[in-house]
Amino acid sequence: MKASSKANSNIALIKYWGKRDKKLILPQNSSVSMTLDSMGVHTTVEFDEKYDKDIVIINDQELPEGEGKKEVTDALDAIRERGKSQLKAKVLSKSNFPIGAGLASSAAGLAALALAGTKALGLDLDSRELSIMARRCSGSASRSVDGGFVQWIRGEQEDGLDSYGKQLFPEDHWPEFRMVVAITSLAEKKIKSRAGMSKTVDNCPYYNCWLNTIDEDIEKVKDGLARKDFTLVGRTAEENCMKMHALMITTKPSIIYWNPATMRILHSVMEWRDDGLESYFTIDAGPQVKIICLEKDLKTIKEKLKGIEGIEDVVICKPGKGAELTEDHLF
Ligand code: 2P0
Repeated sequence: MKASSKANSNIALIKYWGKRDKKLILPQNSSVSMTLDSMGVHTTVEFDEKYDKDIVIINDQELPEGEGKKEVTDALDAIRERGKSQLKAKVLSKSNFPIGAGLASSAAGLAALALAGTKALGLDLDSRELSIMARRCSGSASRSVDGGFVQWIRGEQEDGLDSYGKQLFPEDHWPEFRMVVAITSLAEKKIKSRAGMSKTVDNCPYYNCWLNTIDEDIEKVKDGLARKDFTLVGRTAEENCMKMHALMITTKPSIIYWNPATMRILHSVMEWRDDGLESYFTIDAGPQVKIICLEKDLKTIKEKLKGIEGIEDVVICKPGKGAELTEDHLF
């Protein structure tokens, strides 16, 4: 009853920010993302009678009882419900990037958990079923089941069976496409995405404006990806990111994930774009900036980032592959 898997993070070009059903994790809007090749999580899950409670160890630290562990045990409950099991589990996970800092660690971690967990209970889910399972663990995880560029379809049904991640284009569709992740703080964020998006849905006066413009953004980005129109994809992603942060900032009380280095990078990207170096940015629920660019401009952008104060690390990501099982068990 043990299985292991590897899954990569994904970064949304069109963001998910708000649920219409918190238990099933059904989104208010569809979203589109790129699965990354170089930020991944490796997880082993074992269900066994020898465990009298769930044990969760992430990057060599056992999680204490509390909010962080509850997100994982809630995910295990969803997996147990699907596999008709009452058994408790041991989960051991290792990530090759910082967790809880706005780098989509829950997407990678919970997609890996959904795959290893269902396999450990003897289930063989297809990609759509697995994405639905991953979605119940964490919304953005539904987009990490597949590689390349993925759309999480909002769906309409109350049971969530039509809300899942679907690959738009495989990882080799646009080999020159890059995301340069500029890490400005490794600290765990104070307001987790789950709490932040709930506050926004309840307390942001502009939330309906966001919903009214999403379908147009999705269509633009899909069209841009299909035609490899970098300007259309980059511009649409940046505008969509700014709309999401405008929602956060105008939530009462205000949610601001940016720090001074985040702002410095945004200004720099806009300035060098005016000078002809075409790149765009996107930012999630954290202070890191992901610069969207093409391979030909990587060297110049990396050089320019060296001159910006407050950047702790830079990671270059290409479109990566989806979640997969491995025989490499961590315990
Ligand atoms: C996204 N984020 O589309 C958006 C943009 C953060 C900002 O999905 O409550 O960890 O587990 O469904 O998936 C982060 O939210 O939240 C997220 P839950 P999740 O990538």
